[in-house]
Amino acid sequence: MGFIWNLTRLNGRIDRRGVRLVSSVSMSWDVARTRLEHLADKQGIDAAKLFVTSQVEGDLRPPVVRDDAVRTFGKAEEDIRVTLYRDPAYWCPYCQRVQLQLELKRIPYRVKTVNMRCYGEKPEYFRALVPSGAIPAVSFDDGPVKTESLDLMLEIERMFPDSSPLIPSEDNEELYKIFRSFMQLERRLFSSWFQYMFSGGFGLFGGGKDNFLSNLEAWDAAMGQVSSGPFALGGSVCLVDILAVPFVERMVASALYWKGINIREDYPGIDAWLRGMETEFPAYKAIRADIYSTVHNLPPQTGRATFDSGSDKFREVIDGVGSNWELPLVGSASYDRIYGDDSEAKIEAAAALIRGSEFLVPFAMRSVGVRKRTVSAPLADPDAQPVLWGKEFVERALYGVAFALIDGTEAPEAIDAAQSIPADEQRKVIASLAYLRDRIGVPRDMSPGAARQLRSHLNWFCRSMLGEERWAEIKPEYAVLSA
Ligand SMILES: N[C@@H](CCC(=O)N[C@@H](CS)C(=O)NCC(=O)O)C(=O)O
Repeated sequence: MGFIWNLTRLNGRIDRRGVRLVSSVSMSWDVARTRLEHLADKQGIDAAKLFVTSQVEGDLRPPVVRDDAVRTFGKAEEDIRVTLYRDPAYWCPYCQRVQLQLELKRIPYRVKTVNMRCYGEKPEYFRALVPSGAIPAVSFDDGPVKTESLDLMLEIERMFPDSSPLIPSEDNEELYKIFRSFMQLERRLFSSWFQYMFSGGFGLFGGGKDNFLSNLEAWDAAMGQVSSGPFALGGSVCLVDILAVPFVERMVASALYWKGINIREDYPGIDAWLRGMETEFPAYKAIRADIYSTVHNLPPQTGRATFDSGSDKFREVIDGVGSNWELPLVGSASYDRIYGDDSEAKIEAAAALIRGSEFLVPFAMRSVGVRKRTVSAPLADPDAQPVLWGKEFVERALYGVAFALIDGTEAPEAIDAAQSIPADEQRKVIASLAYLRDRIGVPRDMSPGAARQLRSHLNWFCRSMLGEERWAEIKPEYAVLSA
């Protein structure tokens, strides 16, 4: 249920500080929702889907990862044989592998959410099941809970041989040999990346850069080797694709951000393979991250990486410094491959604001509350206590942002909201919007395109409220924590 701000009393008045007050007769999230649904209808987007919060059926798109969510693929819930334990933040690459396999094979599964250590304590019940706390973990037929992603995936292949086998038959000697060699190459690529990126530069041969680059070259050549389709073995996704893609996705992001290496530009075979995964494998498309989310969620898992000279210009774009997350986005740089058009992305972003409005206001206002670091991930604040003094202004700002996404930045609701925040409330609003902007997680909260739109519209609100010059002056104070 939405709620109404009855601002009739304020209609058209100027307050004592000379700020024009909101002129709308009344504003409500229900009105915003109706407006969005109308726009979605006009664009042929299924409006009902925008407000579905559980995805039992239909396309996989977050937020499917909530405790006890089920994916039935049209089968009865009683027939579910697999329970997957994974992190709800979508940070864990090993969990991503297993989930992609279940999705591709359309094997019904239930999800239990277990946060990563860097996000807080593991639930007691999970510690009893898996003393090491490792995820992913899977229970088959309510049996004991097992770990190790590769073992789990091989077991899934054994248990469900009829649904799209992902390992070529040993009878096809040539293909099987290629498959085996790709499996080995994937592990070499992974180790060389990890060593180069996270060993603090103490490895042999310049911190392992040459080794990583030569493995990238080998992966680049391998991905073009079977030419009958975009995937590792040609026309359909196999186990190698699924094992590798979560890590290659993280390599692309981290190499650019910390080392200034642009894998997608420099390795066309890898780019074509990733593009195939992103456009022809819907489950992957639904749960891939953007570069920003990846570079901020990796260090809590892997330890810090070191910056190489030459990476600064990439880092600024990725972190939204300068003009990257400012409207208009036309022509501004982004290293994420975003498919689909802007209007779809804006609709998705507006829907997320409208769906989440009641939660998002106090969430954003953690920025002005009591912050205590109780977990190691710098962008995670589970124990922060928001101070809700002035919450109506933060809510009004989010409302304005929603309308800017729906009807454009000329929308009267958007302009009114930006111009009606009293001067002494502006800092609070900026801190809250910046806090939210920096914590939009892809894929957990929305797609890469929608995240870029929402981040930019949040900045637009601040700019519109303060004026160009003043915003340029204070924006650096609200830049994301440097990772
Ligand atoms: N070899 C394991 C590695 C799994 C792994 O490292 N999982 C990480 C999450 S990505 C984990 O459980 N870390 C403990 C934690 O942070 O909670 C596998 O393939 O499943």
